[in-house]
Amino acid sequence: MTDLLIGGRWTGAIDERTREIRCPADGSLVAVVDEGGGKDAAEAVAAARQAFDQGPWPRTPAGPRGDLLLRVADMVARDKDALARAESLDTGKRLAESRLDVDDAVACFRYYGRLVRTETGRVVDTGTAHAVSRVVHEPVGVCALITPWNCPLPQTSWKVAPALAAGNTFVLKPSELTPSTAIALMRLLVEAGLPDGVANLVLGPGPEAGAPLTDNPDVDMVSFTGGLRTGRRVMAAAAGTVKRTSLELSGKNPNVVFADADFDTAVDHALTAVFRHSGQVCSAGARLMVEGSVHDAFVEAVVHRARGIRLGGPFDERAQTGPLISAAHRARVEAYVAAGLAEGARLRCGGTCPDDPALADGYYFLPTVLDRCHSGMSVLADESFGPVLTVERFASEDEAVRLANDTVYGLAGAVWSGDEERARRVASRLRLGTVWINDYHPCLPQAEWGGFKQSGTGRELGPGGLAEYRETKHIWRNTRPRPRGWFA
Ligand code: TXE
Repeated sequence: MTDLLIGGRWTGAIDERTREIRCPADGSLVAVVDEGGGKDAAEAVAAARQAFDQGPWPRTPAGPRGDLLLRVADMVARDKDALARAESLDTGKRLAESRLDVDDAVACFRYYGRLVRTETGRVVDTGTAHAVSRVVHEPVGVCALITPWNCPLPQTSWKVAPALAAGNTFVLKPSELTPSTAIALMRLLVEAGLPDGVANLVLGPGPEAGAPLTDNPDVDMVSFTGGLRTGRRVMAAAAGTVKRTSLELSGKNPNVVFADADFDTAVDHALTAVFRHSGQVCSAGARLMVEGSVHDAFVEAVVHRARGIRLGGPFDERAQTGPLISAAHRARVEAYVAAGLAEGARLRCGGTCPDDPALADGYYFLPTVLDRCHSGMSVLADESFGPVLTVERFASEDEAVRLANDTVYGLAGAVWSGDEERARRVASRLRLGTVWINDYHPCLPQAEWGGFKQSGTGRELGPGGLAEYRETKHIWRNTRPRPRGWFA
């Protein structure tokens, strides 16, 4: 088998191990792929190092680099159906959502393909006629790109596109659960004409194939998206050689609803915010906060509609959301709900697996609402990353802000209010990387994405996303060199 890409060569894993990829919707076999480990990771880093130090890519001007990205964007668009299908089979995600994810990847490659051509260095005033000073951008070097399983193709594109735009070489280590679109994307990069060794792909479990990338001295940067605990480990490992790190570690995102919000629209979005992809979205609005005077009616409306959500596999057109990624993850979500109930939360709906025999082979979990949640409970401190909505009540604007900020996370969230001034005021006080006002979830390639506090370091998307993968160098040129004579 030949699923790893190392130095321009498709190859199997050194230890010849393989892994079965199964669809979380029904357990059916999707693919058998190579499963690498530390030795494969080391070879991939060596190939990326050589391509960076000696190959043409880092020295290729921005124009042709941008052209290659635009070609990749066209190819991803061309292969949309196949990529969306592969993404859905690996993740269990509805095909319609996977198609949107492919569009997201296309937009990302287009955005960086165009941006890199227009981003130039700058000339700095030296204050003397005898020197010229320029500030230029250069690639960081060899990047380790480690991605998770919830939105594999966009998450990979958000790293690969700016890393390449900046002129880096990289080793990609996708989640061991969802490698298919990463393999497909690497094939497109080769087809687009990327020089050998610039893009390398290692498959395998995090501790075996991912960890060796994070402390390898030949890796200059680690860009990681995943859980907070793993993120801390990655940061600690990278500290040994002071690597640049860019981390996106998800959140426990507040969705704050004031009494003067458009009730029906806010209810509708509260559902999409958390139950889309069964809550397996880093920005999921899993923490609903409602102003006291409308709290009961609002929660009642959310619960009523949550009970009616239809579960199903990726190709079931009637399904509104799908399964969780694995049995282990479902067990984590079950334990999270049990902990909340033990601490005094009230179960309003869901809380268990569906009893529909047609869903018995998948890792489904019913849309769940827990109300009467308050500070100090583990369900408010932790992320479930499942279809679980916690509900809190607040009495004033100040209290809403205080509660919403009372978390180690700071990725995203929303404010719902008919009072524009108040919505803006609250948005500016929330310690979050993204705040939506009277909306939830939109994301643009041209606007930065990333977390405050322990939701991460660094930014993805936007010009800031490109900056993550670049060094900035100051070049001073003396145009009239003369002896200084200090030590004459
Ligand atoms: O993620 P991990 P897991 C959150 C979510 C979820 C929890 C755990 O709360 O319940 O994380 O999920 C690789 N060195 N998110 O365990 O471990 C791993 O192989 C280097 C949020 O699945 O973070 C995979 O490629 N790499 C999130 C990637 O890290 C390591 C998306 C993510 O896996 C490694 C997913 C190590 N020591 C989960 N250990 C988001 N922000 O969108 C694992 N990996």
